[in-house]
Amino acid sequence: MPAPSKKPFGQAGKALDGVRILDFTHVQSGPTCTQLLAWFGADVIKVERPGVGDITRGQLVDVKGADSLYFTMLNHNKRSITIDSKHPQGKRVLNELIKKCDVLVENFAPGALDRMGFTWEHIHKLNPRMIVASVKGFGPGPYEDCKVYENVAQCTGGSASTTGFRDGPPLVTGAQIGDSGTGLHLALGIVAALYQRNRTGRGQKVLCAMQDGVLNLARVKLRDQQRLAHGPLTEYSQYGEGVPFGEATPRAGNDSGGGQPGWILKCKGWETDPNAYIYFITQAPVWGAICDLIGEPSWKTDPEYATPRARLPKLKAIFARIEEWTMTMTKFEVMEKCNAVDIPVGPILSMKEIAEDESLRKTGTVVEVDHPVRGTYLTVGNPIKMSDSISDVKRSPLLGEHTDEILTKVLGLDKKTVAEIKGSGALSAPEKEGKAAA
Ligand code: CAO
Repeated sequence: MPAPSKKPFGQAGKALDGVRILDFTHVQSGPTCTQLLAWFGADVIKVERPGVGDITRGQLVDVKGADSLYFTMLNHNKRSITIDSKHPQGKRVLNELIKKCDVLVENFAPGALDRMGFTWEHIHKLNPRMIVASVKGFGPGPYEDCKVYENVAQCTGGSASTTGFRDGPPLVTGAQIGDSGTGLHLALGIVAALYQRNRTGRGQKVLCAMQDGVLNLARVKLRDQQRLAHGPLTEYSQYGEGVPFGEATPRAGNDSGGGQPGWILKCKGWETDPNAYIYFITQAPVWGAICDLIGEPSWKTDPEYATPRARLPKLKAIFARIEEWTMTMTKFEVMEKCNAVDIPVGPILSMKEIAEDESLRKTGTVVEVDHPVRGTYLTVGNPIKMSDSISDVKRSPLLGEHTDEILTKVLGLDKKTVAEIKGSGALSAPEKEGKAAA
């Protein structure tokens, strides 16, 4: 074992210092993964198609001529090199990069990496220590060749069928559990593979299918599916309302996921503010405190209300009574009063409120970043806080910003070779027809 560092915490480098990632990712799922690894200190070299780059650079553009927030917010702390991976000289550069990197991360459509000529066998031969990590829509099976985006994964991973209200259609959620969720899973797989490599000396393939990632996050709903065989799901409000259960886990509206009944209640101002609501949990141990707060002290001992079991069939009416109370205050006032007596509640925070939240800024969860083209913008920093591997958020790279630096410093190529590769057109966008002819 190495001797413990003598440097103070936070000054002994970062967790993944010395790890180099060949980042072949695009859009959201893969970039989420490599951004996390970059925050932990890995040197992430993002390979982008010359002239175009990651397609998100030009998607949902808000500032003309600048990389979109979609791109900047998913590609911090990375370096960018442009390479045409189908050009012979481009392949030559990529082969050299494979030899110099520890991990290749990609989320191309199924088969795309193989079509470029970068099969697992080829990569493993060039660098037996290389870990090849992929996001795909589906694992092996009938859908393995399909292209997949966020909402497809939410629908096929069991989230949509269990989200929304019973009398409405399935709903997708705003949290990007298919893309960012799978990127998170992949990052864990990569770190585990790096750890195993210390022991085995060899790399391995890491695959995260978006359907699997979403299902993993929706696993409590598969739990409920199996519980259905043994009777109704008593914590679902449909039980209290006397609505029979069908064959599959139903949509549960805003019911609390666990055994602690909860619901979203109106607060002062709800008529005009779409977010003047609070999530209220009637946790059993604080039932007495809830009764006192809302002005129903007799419910503490009344057998019709005193036990969780007795309350189950009346939850709708109970929450309606609590709502009469929450509607007299703002969501923050309700939170203050409830927290004082340990009642778990959550104000519905708008993105505006989150963007302006001082405490999230202080912890580095919401960060202001400067960008040479777009100016300052807000982003979400590393949500994983470590005492000896402290993240700083550096702006995303411009397209091909580090091409020369990577060719010379990472690959050690001399000026003549760099000029030869550049002259071949492998690193630049093909000239437009009219321009080329002129
Ligand atoms: N040089 C040359 N060609 C390049 C290149 C480069 N640097 N980078 C990419 N390409 C090529 C690919 O080789 C591919 O060519 P072929 O079709 O000839 O093999 C082509 O660009 C398109 O790649 P793609 O199929 O991955 O991209 P797409 O826009 O058609 O599909 C997506 C996008 C996300 C649906 C698909 O990549 C996918 O299903 N990925 C896996 C699942 C995933 O991550 N989805 C979440 C995305 S985030 O919402």
